[in-house]
Amino acid sequence: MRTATVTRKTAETEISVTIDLDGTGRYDNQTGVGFFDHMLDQLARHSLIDMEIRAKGDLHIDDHHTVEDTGIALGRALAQALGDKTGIRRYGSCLLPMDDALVRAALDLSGRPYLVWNVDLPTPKIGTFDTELVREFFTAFSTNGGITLHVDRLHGFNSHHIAEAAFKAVARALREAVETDPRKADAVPSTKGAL
Ligand SMILES: [Mn+2]
Repeated sequence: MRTATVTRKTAETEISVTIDLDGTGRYDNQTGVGFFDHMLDQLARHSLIDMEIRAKGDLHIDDHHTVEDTGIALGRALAQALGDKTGIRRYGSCLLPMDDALVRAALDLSGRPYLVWNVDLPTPKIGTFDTELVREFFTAFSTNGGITLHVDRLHGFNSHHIAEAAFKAVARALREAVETDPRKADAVPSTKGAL
């Protein structure tokens, strides 16, 4: 079973994440940050990774610690669920339109964290959500998941659409990368023999 549960408690947040890579995209995400829950739901729904997330953070300060620490816990859960990565496709990419927004995501489950982020969000807020936290989330997620992740905004002027397209594009790319390759299901996809 490619599943994992990760819990993480600090003075700032208490997070629990449960995922199933071979799920159907079921989600139940409650972080106390409405827009972020909406994005996490997209991530689950379009990656087909089942996801249950609970976060209790210091929202009286702002949403930063909660969003970042959820990214850390989710990244760790992904790495744990992937195990030694036998049989995975490893790479995934997606070009995803959402109305005015067009976002490209390409990723490698390489074990080498690297984020290239070219996603300008034109407004500082989406509702009450600080748009700069989208990048914070993907930094934490790629670092702790061992993911090389490139995300580029090619078009778009509406911050909600651009952010949502970014989450959906990463989700679609993840779906491809974590899937088992039936032509090589018994081997780790690297000439080094390990990832
Ligand atoms: Mn939306």
